[in-house]
Amino acid sequence: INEGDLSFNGCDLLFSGKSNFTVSVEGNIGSGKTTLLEYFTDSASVDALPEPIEQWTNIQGQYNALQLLYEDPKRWSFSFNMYAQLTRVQMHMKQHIKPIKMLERSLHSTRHCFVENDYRNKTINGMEYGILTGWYDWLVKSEKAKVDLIVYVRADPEVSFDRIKKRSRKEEALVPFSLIEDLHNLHEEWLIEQKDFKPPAPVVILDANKEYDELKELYETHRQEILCGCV
Ligand code: DGT
Repeated sequence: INEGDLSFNGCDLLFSGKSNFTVSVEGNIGSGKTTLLEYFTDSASVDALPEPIEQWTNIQGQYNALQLLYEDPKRWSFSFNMYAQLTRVQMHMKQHIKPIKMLERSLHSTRHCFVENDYRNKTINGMEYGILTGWYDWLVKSEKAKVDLIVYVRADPEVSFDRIKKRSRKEEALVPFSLIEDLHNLHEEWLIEQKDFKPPAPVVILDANKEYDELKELYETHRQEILCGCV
């Protein structure tokens, strides 16, 4: 053990010699996924892959897909989800450079939360839904979206909405509370109720309504579960 490396603990030890464990961090917009990823970025065993927001806001140096999405959801949801799927598969397929790869969201949440929501709210039509789910089904069948553990960062919609307002990402100025409520319900259907779709891996649930200092304690308490999948 490298004594200088404070992040090296029993859990990391379990991983010496093992490789290719993929954790997907899921949760509503503004729930605190990035905070969790940043917390574990320092761990000797973890390669944290945040969402490629820069890619989404700068396509070919001239298109801000996230901005367009919220300005005119009916026009741009299909395009955005197609692009999100591409960037997510790229994250899934990225070679492991450390034993644990921690992804911010997955191909699965694009499908079960965003695409599902867009279809229910009619911001994509039946044909677009068919194309997106067709791609999803094929990618999953072709083993392009492997996940070993899901960490559900679970916050009340009011808390997520409040955090979105506070961080004030300019593209999200138009996000309505109803979207956050709908996405919350879809995460609950998918990861807690497990009604129509079974999650692709075991789920660890974290109560993310807490303030940052308390959250850090929570991450530490659950370190073993989050990094080793010892649920
Ligand atoms: P955090 O750290 O929990 O606050 O997470 P965020 O809000 O940084 O990250 P996320 O994934 O919840 O969303 C970033 C933005 O991108 C947000 O405005 C929603 C949008 N978004 C992310 N993934 C998808 C997707 O697959 N489809 C659609 N339509 N929008 C997405």
